[in-house]
Amino acid sequence: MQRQPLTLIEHITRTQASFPDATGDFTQLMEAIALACKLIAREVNKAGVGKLLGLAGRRNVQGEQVARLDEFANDTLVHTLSRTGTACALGSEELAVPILLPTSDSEGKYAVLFDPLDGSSNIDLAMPVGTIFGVYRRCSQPGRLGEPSDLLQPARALIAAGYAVYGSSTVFVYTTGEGVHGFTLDPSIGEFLLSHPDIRVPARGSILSINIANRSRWDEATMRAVDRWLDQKRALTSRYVGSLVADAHRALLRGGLFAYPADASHPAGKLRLLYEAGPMALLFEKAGGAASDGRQSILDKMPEDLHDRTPLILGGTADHKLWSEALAEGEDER
Ligand code: AHM
Ligand code: MG
Repeated sequence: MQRQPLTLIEHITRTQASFPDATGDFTQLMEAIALACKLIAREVNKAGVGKLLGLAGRRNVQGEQVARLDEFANDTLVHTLSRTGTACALGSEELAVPILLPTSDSEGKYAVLFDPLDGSSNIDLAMPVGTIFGVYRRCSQPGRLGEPSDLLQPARALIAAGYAVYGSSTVFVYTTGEGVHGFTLDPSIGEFLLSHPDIRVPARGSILSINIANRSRWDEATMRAVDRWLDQKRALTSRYVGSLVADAHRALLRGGLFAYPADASHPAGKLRLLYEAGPMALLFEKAGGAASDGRQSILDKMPEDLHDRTPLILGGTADHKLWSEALAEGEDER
């Protein structure tokens, strides 16, 4: 008899079985995120026909144009998560301030952060986009509204993180700390099926993923790190989609480096610490890779604001080491 791969929910349920005190709330929360990702995948795939292409006609808190699909993805996540009663606070790239939810004593154990539609500049071009999420345990008192501090935790405190990439297929990748696992959406049955069990990032890869057009705005140390990486005497290549989810997904599976360093236009980096860098950092570390801002582990960075930015370097351990050593060398010389 042919064995069917595990569904995402079966996989999460099995993982939770090792926690004797588990109430099912976490599984329900993850089910809501997975459902939202399926709904978003459906709209992404028919964006042209469904009239969701183009701009919504407003800018978000970061001054960026909001696409109609950004809005749809954000509303979908907020709606599916709010109605579970498992979350006390929601933070999103598309929300200027967090949504704090009223909860009873037994509700709202979790605080959830998300980038509802990452890589939105790629939507109108039929290129891969994605959703990124991170889940914290609530740190404020239960039985009342959640607090912003429930979301402002370092990524090391994440109890789960993941993403869905909407590419030539839709793949959902997540970790709860015990390995990193990938599931491919089978649209004919509407289920995510286990396709990439226990993902490990190769220590050394051959791909550098960076926006080379920022070169004139990099400082000397960053320039040295890029050159050092490219000067290795082995076959290398470069790939850059411009959707963090897609570029990070490739680096997670194939190794190499994804880098969005600080530059003169983005002195604190471009990517957001809480809902882009943090979840990706947990995934890379749990898959045996590395994630830093070049100097400090992303997992240890203490956020001050929901929309804090950070430089981000993700990759296999050997590739990452080469980059950070080149950066540090520059500093020793000063
Ligand atoms: P977004 O969340 O508004 O889509 O912006 C984040 C995106 C990342 O997905 C990607 O890594 C980066 O911005 C690309 O930036 P650039 O176009 O400057 O290379
Ligand atoms: Mg993004």
